[in-house]
Amino acid sequence: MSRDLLVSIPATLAAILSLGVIPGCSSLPVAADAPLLEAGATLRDATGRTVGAVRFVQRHTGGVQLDVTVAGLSVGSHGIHLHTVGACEATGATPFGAAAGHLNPHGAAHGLQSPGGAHAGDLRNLDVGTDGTGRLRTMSDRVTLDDGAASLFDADGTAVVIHAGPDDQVSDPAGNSGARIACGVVQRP
Ligand SMILES: [Cu+2]
Ligand SMILES: [Zn+2]
Repeated sequence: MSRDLLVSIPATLAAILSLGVIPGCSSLPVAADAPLLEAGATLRDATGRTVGAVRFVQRHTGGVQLDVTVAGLSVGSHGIHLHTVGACEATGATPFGAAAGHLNPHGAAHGLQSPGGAHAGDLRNLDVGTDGTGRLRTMSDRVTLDDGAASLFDADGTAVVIHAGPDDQVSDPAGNSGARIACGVVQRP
């Protein structure tokens, strides 16, 4: 390796880091001083009552961390997903039907334990205690707050939906998790 090359590597690295994000390559880590990408969603039940919130933070090392907090839900394990449309109205008799199916830009099967899975919008279940409160902190490396096919800010947005029952993490297309009981549109801060 020539002396010139040894000198030029740190200089090139410094130039790349100063850009923050490498254009067209959002999977690479961003510089530590780049602005943090964040988002949020307020969860409401079908009567419009606020039952929780979700905070999204995109990590410098890649992936999005989700912090879900809920109160006033039924005890037990609940399926929770990112759904493909950022809308929480009812369609006909189906509460939150406007959110459509799970975010799935790559045509995968449903479920974190499915051989052909998972949807970009699939997440671990949310456990709610006897006091009606629950918390879930989880990571997804299948979505981004940046641009790209799995962006939560694509043209029609994204919604978080909580279901009445647990997601079995294998049954297509929604893990047999039952009715939609809460919904929130993902929004920039
Ligand atoms: Cu769902
Ligand atoms: Zn799914």
